[in-house]
Amino acid sequence: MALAAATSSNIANIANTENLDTSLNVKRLSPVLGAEVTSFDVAGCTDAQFEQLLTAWDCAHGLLVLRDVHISPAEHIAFARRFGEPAMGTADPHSILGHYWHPEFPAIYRVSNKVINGVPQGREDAGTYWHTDGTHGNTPSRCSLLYGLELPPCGGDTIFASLSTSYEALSDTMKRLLQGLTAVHTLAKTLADGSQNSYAKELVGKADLAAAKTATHPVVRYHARTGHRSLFVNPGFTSHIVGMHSAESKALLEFLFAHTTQQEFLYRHQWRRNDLVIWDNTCTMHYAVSDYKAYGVRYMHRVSVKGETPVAA
Ligand SMILES: O=C(O)CCC(=O)C(=O)O
Repeated sequence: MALAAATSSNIANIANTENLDTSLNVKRLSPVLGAEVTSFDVAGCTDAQFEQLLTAWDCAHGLLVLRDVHISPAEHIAFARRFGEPAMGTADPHSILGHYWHPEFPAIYRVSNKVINGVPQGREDAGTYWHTDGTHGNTPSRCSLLYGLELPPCGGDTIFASLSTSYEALSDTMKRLLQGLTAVHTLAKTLADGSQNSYAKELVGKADLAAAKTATHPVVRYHARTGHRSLFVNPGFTSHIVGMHSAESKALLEFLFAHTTQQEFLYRHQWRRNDLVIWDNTCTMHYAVSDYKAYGVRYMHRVSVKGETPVAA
């Protein structure tokens, strides 16, 4: 199937209309999404500095990498609270296996292959498929803040896709077709696709499903701050388009999944220790690469922030 062209002019249209001029130390990581911020005082930033960070985040299409961050779990949660209320426990559709919450700080979900005395210290293989956090819930997460505490010497990257850039690259005819469509999101989709990544041990198990929810969301949504439109379907959770025959829905979703995962819309993050990566779940999706386990330990803390009901564009 022919893909809508991710032409450099489409991408440049977005990249050039915005700039990252602030008093922060910000550098784009790729033309399509992502910016690096150095020397940012996460625990002590002022409201004005935080506003500048939000602006940089919007300009970087929803992905910031704060380097060399030294924060305690309490400071991590306090910083996440500046973006909104942390999603916790069963209220967080993206953190459903309770034993991976931090024992003292339940707003922190642990993502790790680390095992101490036979006890896993986090969810291994979390997110080793394309997804946007919690879209199988009615109010998917606004954003997630993932902090890299221990990293293998190589591997364990996270790949991010800009869903606003890939939306803009569609033809006007396709944009009109998508307008007004809704799609169903469910964890059962992830289970059905469990074999899509043979390197990951267990993507979704029975316990996940028992706690899981199903939600219906617009296929194209507005971003409350930027007013940009973005696609809001992902291979991990989106099972079908409402009101279409299954063959039509399958063909359209397969097209959208192939379109959104073209190299031109991606940024691959190679983690450094003490990176705090903040992604906007309203306009990005991501994929954790499960290639590092023979090389070492990867231990991360994640705080997810509650979102709102997606607004159709
Ligand atoms: O471990 C990662 O790189 C990402 C994990 C993930 O997909 C998530 O926390 O949603």
